[in-house]
Amino acid sequence: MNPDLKNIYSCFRGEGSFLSGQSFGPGHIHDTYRIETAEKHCDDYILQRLNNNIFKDIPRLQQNMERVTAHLRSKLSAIAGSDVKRECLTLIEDRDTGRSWHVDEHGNFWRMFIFISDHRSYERVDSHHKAFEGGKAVGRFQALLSDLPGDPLYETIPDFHNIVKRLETFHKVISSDPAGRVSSAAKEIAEITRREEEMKVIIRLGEEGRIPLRITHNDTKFNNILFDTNDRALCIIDLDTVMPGYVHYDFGDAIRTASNTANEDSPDLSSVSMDIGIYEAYAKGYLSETKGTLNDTEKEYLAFAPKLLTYIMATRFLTDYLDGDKYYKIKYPEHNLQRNKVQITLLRSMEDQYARMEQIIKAISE
Ligand code: ADP
Ligand code: GN1
Ligand code: MG
Repeated sequence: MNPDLKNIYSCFRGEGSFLSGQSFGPGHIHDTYRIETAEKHCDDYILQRLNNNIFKDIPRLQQNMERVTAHLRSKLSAIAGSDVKRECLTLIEDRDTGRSWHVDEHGNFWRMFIFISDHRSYERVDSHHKAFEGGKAVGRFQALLSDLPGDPLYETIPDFHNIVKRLETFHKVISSDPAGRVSSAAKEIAEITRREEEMKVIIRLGEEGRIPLRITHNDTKFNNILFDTNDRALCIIDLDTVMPGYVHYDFGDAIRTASNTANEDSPDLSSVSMDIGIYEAYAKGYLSETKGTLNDTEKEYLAFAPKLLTYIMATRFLTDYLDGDKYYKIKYPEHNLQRNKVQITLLRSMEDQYARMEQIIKAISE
């Protein structure tokens, strides 16, 4: 059933009267709508029905979001020339409770943001300039949040990028085979299992205390960076997974999405590869903001990070396929399997170019 967007909108303290509400954007997790208001001088809004199957405690998730946006806002306000309303998400409060979320009569959780107007968002990156800008924006985001006061952020999805835990889940699903798909995916399963040991290195470095937990975004897919009409990075969105993490997660996921020459679910595997020029430009942007703060081990393993994140996503897509598509929104029955195949093809391309990837990081971080 389509939600009554006009009614939900009226439950928030938005300015302007409801004109229309449409599904919006390419997100895989929430149901996102753009609300247009009738008055020219009023903002439009993004209204989201939150996925509380994936995010188990929405009030705590929203408290993270409030802390993160308030901190970003205060840091940005102190920077001359910044346009805080466009460079940081603005949550709108529930009219009655003053909270940053609303619960409707069916028990659905909703939240609302000011719509960042005149933005651009990219699934694929076609210029070194955009890649550099994206890298810089993510580096800056980490730097701005490095002095967030108070307790550590709540872990909105525990062990989100913990590949040891992801592999445990993967093997459990293979054993129980709930959708009867295991036998037909033998080749894809083997691509995951043969790389298991190699992929545990970041978790091990963390356990050994060689890389620190920092505040990271953890979902730096390139379309979560909004650009302005001059293609300058404007705002990092999708803050649900901002929590303690290793910098490799943010660097790796951005490269996984930005440097892929095809879409994440491309039907044509021959078009999938890693564009090393995009990788280099992104790394230059990222390190221009973070070079002074990362330790030597963090820098040494940056080149490995895109392989890890591509592998994590390959594992998660395949797990969801074998589990009967319970997590990701899909458009056709083999969608998650195709997403897995794209990630494995991309991973192979990274493996082929790995020596060069390492050289590039070394040269930039010196
Ligand atoms: P998901 O977790 O489902 O990916 P996102 O929070 O990333 O959800 O939002 C989905 C899409 O909505 C984004 O990819 C972007 O296109 C758009 N979007 C989200 N927030 C805003 C905003 N404040 N202004 C403009 N567009 C937005
Ligand atoms: C999801 O929310 P969205 O669509 O930006 C997922 C990411 C994956 C991505 C793959 C909370 O990101 O971890 O990398 O899909 N987010 C969550 O496209 O699971
Ligand atoms: Mg998103």
